[in-house]
Amino acid sequence: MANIRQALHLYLVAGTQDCNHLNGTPERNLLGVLEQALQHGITCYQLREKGKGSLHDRQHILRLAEACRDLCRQYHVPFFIDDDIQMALAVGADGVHIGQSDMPVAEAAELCGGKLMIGLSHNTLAEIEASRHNAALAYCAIGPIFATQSKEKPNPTVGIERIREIRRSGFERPLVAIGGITAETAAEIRQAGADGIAVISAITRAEDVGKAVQALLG
Ligand code: TZP
Ligand code: MG
Repeated sequence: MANIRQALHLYLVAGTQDCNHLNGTPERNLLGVLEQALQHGITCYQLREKGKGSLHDRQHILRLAEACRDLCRQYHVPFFIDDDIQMALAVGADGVHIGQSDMPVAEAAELCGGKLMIGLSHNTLAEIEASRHNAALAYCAIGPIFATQSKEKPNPTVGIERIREIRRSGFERPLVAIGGITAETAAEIRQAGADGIAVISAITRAEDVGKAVQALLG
């Protein structure tokens, strides 16, 4: 993968809780979805084991993270872990994704010691403004663009217009949009100025993961 901007083109975010409609064990379900998604061309993956129905045993999640890392490496796709810097370092992930309320970016950067890329979630223009010159960030995520079922207590939706607003403000950093995005809205979101889209349910809950990935690739 040449650079992070290209890697944001189609970013799958998923944990076992997002695949609980399938019939196997939680890890087989997730790894099966991830492998199909990689085969069909996702460009980045984040393990986000969080919320109702997620795994809680750290060793179990660590083994799962190692399996995700191996699959992503096989397909030369960057592998991020949500929130957990220690785990990301332990498994040799490519990066970590954090939220506004997790910890200051400077503190995360210190813990990462230059070994992990850092992605940060944003909801408001003020938050984007604060990240504009932060060289510690590999990318910024903006959302939720639309209503989402995949996150507990989501922030207010911001709509596609927020992406245009961000680009009009002169913000040129790598930007990925997230929240309720489907194949129907993917093109407009990229046209609005996002480098790419991050999705959970549009891939994990698809009847045919391969076809869903193809449609989302645009
Ligand atoms: N952050 C903002 S919205 C969201 C996260 C993790 C969930 C996106 O899931 P979906 O199913 O693509 O709406
Ligand atoms: Mg977080």
